[in-house]
Amino acid sequence: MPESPWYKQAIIYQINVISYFDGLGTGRGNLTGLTQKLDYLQSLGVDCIWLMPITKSPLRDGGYDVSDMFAINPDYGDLDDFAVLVKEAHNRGLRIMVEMIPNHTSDQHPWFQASHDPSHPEHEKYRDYYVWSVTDQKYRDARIIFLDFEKSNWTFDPLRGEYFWHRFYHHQPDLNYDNPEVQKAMMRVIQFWIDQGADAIRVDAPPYLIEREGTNCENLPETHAYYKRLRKFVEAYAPDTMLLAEANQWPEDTREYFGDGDEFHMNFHFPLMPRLFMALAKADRTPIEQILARTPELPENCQWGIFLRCHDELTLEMVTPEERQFMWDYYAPQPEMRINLGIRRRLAPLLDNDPRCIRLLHSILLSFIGSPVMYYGDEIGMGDNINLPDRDGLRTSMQWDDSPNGGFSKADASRLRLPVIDDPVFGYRKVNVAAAEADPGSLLNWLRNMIRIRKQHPVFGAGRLTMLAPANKQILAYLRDDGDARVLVVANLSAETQKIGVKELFGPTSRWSDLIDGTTFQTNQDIQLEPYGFHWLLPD
Ligand code: OTU
Repeated sequence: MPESPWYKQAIIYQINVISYFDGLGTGRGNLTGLTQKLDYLQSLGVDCIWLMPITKSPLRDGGYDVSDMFAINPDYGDLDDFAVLVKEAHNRGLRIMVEMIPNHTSDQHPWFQASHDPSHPEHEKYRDYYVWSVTDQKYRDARIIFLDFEKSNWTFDPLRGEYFWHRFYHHQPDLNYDNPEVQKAMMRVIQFWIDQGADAIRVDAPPYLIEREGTNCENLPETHAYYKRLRKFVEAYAPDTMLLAEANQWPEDTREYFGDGDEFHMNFHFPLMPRLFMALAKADRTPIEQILARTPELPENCQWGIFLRCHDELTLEMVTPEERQFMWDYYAPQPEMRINLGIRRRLAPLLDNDPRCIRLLHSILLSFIGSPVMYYGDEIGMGDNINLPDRDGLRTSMQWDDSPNGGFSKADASRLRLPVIDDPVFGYRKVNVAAAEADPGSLLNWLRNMIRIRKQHPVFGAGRLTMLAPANKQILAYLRDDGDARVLVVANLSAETQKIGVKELFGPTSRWSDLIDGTTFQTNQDIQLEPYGFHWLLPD
């Protein structure tokens, strides 16, 4: 086995900086605070820290509405603080991933200010930086993504007297990639963040750069051509930098984002995610099997990013209408739990806080194809607050201990941006890092161990995955194999004990031992699977 690139063996941990740790007593999380928590992250065993947008922003979309791509939101600190974070992370062998949001800016961005205002001194220079039109009837085949909030992808701008195009909120005008100046400007953004020390870039909402009449304006060839140029630049400038696309698309369309290994290094596997939850809800592996059958091989050096939850809604865009309804009925019975085409809940509450299900899904996350991406707080089983607007309910402060504000901030509670979770089940008095660290049986300590085991076996990161087909559909079974090592994963998706013979799964092979607890199984012996239980089996 040739040594695989770092991101194939990486575990990525996603952080909302504003909610992670306030090291300054301001009531908002900041880079200084995050730097103080690097030891914690190192002890968890993750390799790469993904920071949600830290650039200047009016924060009407969690920072995905950027008003200055070259400056850090003053609440979070400044570029010097970022340099300290990078240095301290690198000292601990941790990498830093930042965001690039190529599709749009905030309407507060100076480019838009100049573009929409004919009396602005720089209007001429910036007039074509955004997608303007005298009618709102163009590109009618493009869907509306934030459909709980927006009626149209066009909004009228009274100053300019024209409509501007936006795939997301109306305060997030889309940049015009038919303008070569925009293309160049965004290259400079990526260069800038590489210069600041970023090891990886998550590229937000990549499918929507270019619009063409008569298409759905997603995944267009011109859009891919731009990403290939971007990659070429990165390859020449800082070849170790990993580019992760967030293309929320069907596997066939997603495949294009990898190109011939000359576009993105990684892309999230969006369609897999809801199917993990579906398979669990139905106690039937079929949804996972079906999506895997549709999942194409990737070029060498490319990798899927897989995840259970993230900062957005659990999106149900990549399922059929019937599957969506099933998921809503099962996982989001109350209307407040739904948003757009998804579910705005965190992992633990979604799974009724059942530790068996939480561990089962994590065991799949850590052993399935691709590199796992974990969402901050899920490692301690944090809850959500569906009374908060938009997706804020699942972006609340990290719960560090049982002191006021969950140890997140020393500021007065009234200065916090979002209230800390304080309910009897998920509240910070009960669910917090300090308590989890002290409890040998906690989810956190269990995960640390699972991550450690995964990292001892590179086959999980770089090996092939073959689905096995035991007659019992309640059992999910797959083989990871890299030519050197083989690991057989078996998982029980149901609430009943199941039995399965190794022979049925894999034919006559001597003896298997469980990587997790050391139990051994003879070929002729049945493997007992507890409700929601699983084994990672290594042939002896
Ligand atoms: C991304 O979202 C971000 O993750 C969101 O937090 C932002 O609000 C949004 O972009 C705008 O910047 O476009 O291709 O379907 O997957 O909103 C994926 C839910 C995106 C997300 C979708 C996503």
